[in-house]
Amino acid sequence: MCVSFFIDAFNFLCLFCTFLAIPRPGCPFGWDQYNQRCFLFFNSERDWATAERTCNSLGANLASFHSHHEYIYLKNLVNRKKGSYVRTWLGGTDAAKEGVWLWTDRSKFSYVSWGRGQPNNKCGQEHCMEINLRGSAQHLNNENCSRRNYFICAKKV
Ligand SMILES: [Ca+2]
Ligand SMILES: [Ca+2]
Repeated sequence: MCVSFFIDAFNFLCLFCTFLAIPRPGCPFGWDQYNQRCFLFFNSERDWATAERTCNSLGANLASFHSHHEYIYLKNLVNRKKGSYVRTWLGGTDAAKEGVWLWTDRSKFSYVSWGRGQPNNKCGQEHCMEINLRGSAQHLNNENCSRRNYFICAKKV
């Protein structure tokens, strides 16, 4: 009885939400929703670790992807927000163990499509994942983490 009361009350309040055009729970203002996650393109350049910390301060991590569609979504998000395919950090890293890639959001590293010749770990110092090394071309790259890139944060809805 109590449960049904609360469900009725919730539905009643949501009816008001609809009438008053109050947004229902979703992504914070300025974030874009895709596949039950919220994404924010950060329009300033940071080294990879500072980028991750910046995302953390927003309750998020650097963005991960788990399918080709999600990878393309992230590339297009950069283009939509910036007007071009600028180099952008994501949350992939093999800093803990060379060649073993992990996402900072702890999700499973289930899909990846590196650019030709990547990940090349140039000079033994490339442990962070960036997109758009070659603009609109699909060339996922590992890069030196100290480089300053734009970045995308993501969190669950
Ligand atoms: Ca590496
Ligand atoms: Ca590389």
